[in-house]
Amino acid sequence: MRKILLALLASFLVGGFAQAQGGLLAEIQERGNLACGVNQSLPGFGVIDSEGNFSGFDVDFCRAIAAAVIGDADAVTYRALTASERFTAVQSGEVDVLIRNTTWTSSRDSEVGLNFAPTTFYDGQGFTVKRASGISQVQDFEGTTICVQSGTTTELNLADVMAALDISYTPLLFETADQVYAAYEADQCESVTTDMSGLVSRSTLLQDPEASVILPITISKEPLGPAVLHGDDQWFDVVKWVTFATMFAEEYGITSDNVRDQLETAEAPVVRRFLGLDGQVMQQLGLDSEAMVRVIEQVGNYGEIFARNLGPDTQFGLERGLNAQYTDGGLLYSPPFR
Ligand SMILES: N[C@@H](CCC(=O)N[C@@H](CS)C(=O)NCC(=O)O)C(=O)O
Repeated sequence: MRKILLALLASFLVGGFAQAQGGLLAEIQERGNLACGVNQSLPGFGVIDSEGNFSGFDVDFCRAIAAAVIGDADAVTYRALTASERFTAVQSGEVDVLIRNTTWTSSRDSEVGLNFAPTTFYDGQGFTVKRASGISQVQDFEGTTICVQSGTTTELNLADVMAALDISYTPLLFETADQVYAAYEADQCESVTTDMSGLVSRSTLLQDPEASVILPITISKEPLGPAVLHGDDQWFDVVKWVTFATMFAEEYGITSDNVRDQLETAEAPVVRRFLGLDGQVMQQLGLDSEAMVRVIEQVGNYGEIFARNLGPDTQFGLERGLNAQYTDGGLLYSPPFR
């Protein structure tokens, strides 16, 4: 009995602590600005232009959260973070959310203290090689040097796979993608390894793109998505459901072009709830009834975000693949708004 009482007391204290740590939603709304940790050198995902403007697929999810929470997709302060800086930036509260091609892993979810929102981009690790190297399969890496970025899952997966296949290679480690690619261009390594998305993105910056090729080999699972700090369930819920909102809207045909009209015409109960016309789902999340309407109006649904930044009409020309809706053979699946 005493044990049960102590356990109850402990859980109350922990619960109270979590509450005291919470309140980020109100704080951000008061501040009128979302601090979003992003990449600045990954075209298509997170990149900064010469005027200091950020854009890309990940950046659009920062914008979506700001639209829902603050009412304005532009109310974002971007913090460009390297792979090794990114987790400290979340832990110290420098950023409210991290959206920087970050892989969801168990240790990041536990030891590092992150909570991951739904995966926005299902990816896997691959290799770019010099055509002249003749490398076409993993076994061909025997005796070669591979350029890789530190502080990433990339570094760890590479070691795992090479050890499992008993291939000896030399990893050449760098802090940033710019350094990795500078070394590759300078022929210090035969190959670069990272997420396929990173390889596709950075191949557009190669001096001679034709001299390199991305191998059709994937050696890992890299589910990339937004992450927040442990201890603030309300904020986690908001980031999670804004992310789902983009997927939900695509599934139900709600687009930036038609969302205002749908406010007048929508009949399906499931859509009316999403638009805040019926029920209280948005208020239950701590948001106002039109929160997701603004997300779709100002940023677009998942399909629009993907097409604008990465799709066939962009220089990256990516297919949806696993990032298609579940109704289309992909893995995107928003739970119900109800
Ligand atoms: N998804 C992996 C890799 C993330 C990562 O940092 N990838 C590199 C590959 S291109 C990158 O984004 N670098 C950008 C930079 O350092 O500027 C992870 O979460 O550890």
